[in-house]
Amino acid sequence: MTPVAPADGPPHTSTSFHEMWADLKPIGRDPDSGGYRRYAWTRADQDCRAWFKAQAESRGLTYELDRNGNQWAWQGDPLAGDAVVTGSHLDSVPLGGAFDGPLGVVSSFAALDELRHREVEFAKPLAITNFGDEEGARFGLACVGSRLAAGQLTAAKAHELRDADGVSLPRAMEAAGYDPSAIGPDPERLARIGAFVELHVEQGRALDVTGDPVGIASAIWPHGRWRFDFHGEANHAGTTRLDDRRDPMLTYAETVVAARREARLAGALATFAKVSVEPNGVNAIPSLVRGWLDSRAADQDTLDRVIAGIEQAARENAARSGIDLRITRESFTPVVEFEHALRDELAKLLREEHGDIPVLGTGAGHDAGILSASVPTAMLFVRNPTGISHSPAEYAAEDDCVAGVIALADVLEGLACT
Ligand code: HGY
Ligand code: MN
Ligand code: MN
Repeated sequence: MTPVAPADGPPHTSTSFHEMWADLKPIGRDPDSGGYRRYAWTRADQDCRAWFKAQAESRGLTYELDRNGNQWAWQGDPLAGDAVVTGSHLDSVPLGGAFDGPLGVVSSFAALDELRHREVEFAKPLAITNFGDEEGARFGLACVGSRLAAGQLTAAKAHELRDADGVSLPRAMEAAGYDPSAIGPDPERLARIGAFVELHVEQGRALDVTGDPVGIASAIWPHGRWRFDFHGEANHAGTTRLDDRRDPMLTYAETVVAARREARLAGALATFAKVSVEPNGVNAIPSLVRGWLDSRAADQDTLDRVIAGIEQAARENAARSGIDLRITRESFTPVVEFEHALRDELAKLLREEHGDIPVLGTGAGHDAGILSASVPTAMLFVRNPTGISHSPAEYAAEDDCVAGVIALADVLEGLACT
């Protein structure tokens, strides 16, 4: 849903935002649902990357592609150090919304346009980034680009990542024209960052409830992804007695119900949203059912308790049903508490123009969360009136998007300019 140009807001800012938004909108968009398929190293991802490079070059910024395929657009000397960096990601979940990721990248370029319009003097280098493969939709691991850069994913482990067709991450990068031979930690690059600020559409309704267009992040819940492999016995659906079956679909179904029960008891979140069945025939009892669990909680102890409860229920049912169960943790991000000094600096920089900005936690993972272990990071959220995300229905009003750009520009001016 493309926001219409707003009645208010600085005309140059909303025009710049609107033009970039319209440019990006058709890339990877599914015409039936309006959702996006922008998976790492696919054609759509390439087209998003080409868009990023064109935006950087059209502004005379120094464009860089780092060893892990993350894109950087620099105003000032990339080697000077103490840089203020802003940006987000351009990839999506399957049939994801238009705002999750792209809002942060488009707003970063629009905020730079706004700073140039204000004719500010930059005292530090400023960079805009597109971190690759944040959603992990193709290879299953979230935040691959920022994890590699931060040394939270080794090159060896990255080489083991496979998509559903068995294509490895390095082969996918090569097929997209990128050299994967140098993927791995990039401490020198991160050492040149003084602060990273990511603007992101809110994935919840907290700002809609408070009536604020913009918020500041306090923390990210610990969260992870676990793959449950339920191995049973293939057989004929029309001739095999119920007592003679070893049907993995039943144990999978019991585990899905157990996940909801454990999450509700603990006040946490647990979701089975992806499943694969072999051989996936309507009249063939499956030999294997694979289910992927996404679970999140406000603290690590609660998350551990939920996972333990789900695992126990799955193993007990598997034992009763003659199912062989294997559980693999595929992705995990510990709790992130954004640095208080930078968080409070953002609140101070925004107070004069925008009043007291709400500070709110989130269950959604972000590159800023990964980078927070290496550099001072902060996040700005833009109001999402329905809170819906990871869906074609994801939306933010353009007035709020422009308010986000102005807030980001105010923050970047306070952090990077005299
Ligand atoms: O799953 C998440 O929280 C994020 O969208 N990668
Ligand atoms: Mn997302
Ligand atoms: Mn995101």
